[in-house]
Formats: sequence, structure tokens, C-alpha cells
Amino acid sequence: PDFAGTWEMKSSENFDELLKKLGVNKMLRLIAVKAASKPLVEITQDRETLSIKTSTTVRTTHITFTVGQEFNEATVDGRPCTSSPRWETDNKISCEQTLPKGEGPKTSWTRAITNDGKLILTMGADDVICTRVYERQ
Ligand code: R12
Repeated sequence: PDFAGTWEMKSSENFDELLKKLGVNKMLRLIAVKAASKPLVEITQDRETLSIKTSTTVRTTHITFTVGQEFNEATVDGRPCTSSPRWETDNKISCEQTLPKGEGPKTSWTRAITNDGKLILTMGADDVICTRVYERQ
């Protein structure tokens, strides 16, 4: 599928709950939730290699990975982790994250392109799943 594009977020569920599960304190959550309500996501893609830049006023992340190959990134609360992206379906990448010391909730994300061309991002921490829907700008 084609993940490439400049994406803006249309809806988000459970982002605050996710941060709560990760142990982020109230003050940081207030700041993060506000900033993460207007993200800009820019994706470039070369076959199975994706480069994803996610910009907010308080944090910008940039990851490049190839599906099927481990890479280093950070959890949404900023802890360094090792990530293993794989195809869950033809249109969906599923990625488990491993923290070096294995402390804290089990985290993961998925990114999928729907038939109507939307980008669905999920981020998980144990049983809490945050779902964010993006559309091309
Ligand atoms: C913390 C510090 C910061 C944040 C947190 C803890 C903020 C994180 C933000 C994440 C945005 C994620 C997006 C994801 C997506 C925009 C703003 C949580 C700055 O200790 O939709 O892809 C310092």
C-alpha cells in the first residue's frame, strides 16, 4: 500500500488514557494531549522502507524503518526501545516494542491504510489502545 503523503489527524481516541497507562504525570499529559491534537505527519516510502516524521509543538519524531527489520525508536512517552515492524495484513504494519530493561507496560503500534485512503494509527500499552485516524492533506 501507499503510505506516502502529508497527513492531518481527523480523530483520536484514548490518547490521554494511553499516557496515563504509561505513567505520564497529569501536567505533562495536559501539555502532550493539547500538542498531539494538531500533529502533522509526513511519510515518504520506498517499497518496504518508510520514513515517518511526526511534528507537534512540543515534540517532533522522525523514524525510518524497513518492514521486517528491527530498528530503534522511542515509545510515545519518550523511552528508547527496539521495534519490530512486520506486515499483519497486506495493508497493515504491526510493530511490537521492547524496552531495554523490559520495565513498564508492553507497548506497540500499528499503521494501516484503509480502502478509502485513510491512515489508521493505533498505539497500545498493555490493554489500552489509542486509535488515531489521519487523512491526506
Ligand atoms: C514526556 C514528554 C513529552 C511528551 C510525553 C511525555 C509528549 C508527547 C507527544 C506525543 C505525540 C504523539 C503523536 C503521535 C502520532 C502526535 C506530544 C507524552 C514531550 O515526558 O499521532 O503519531 C517530555
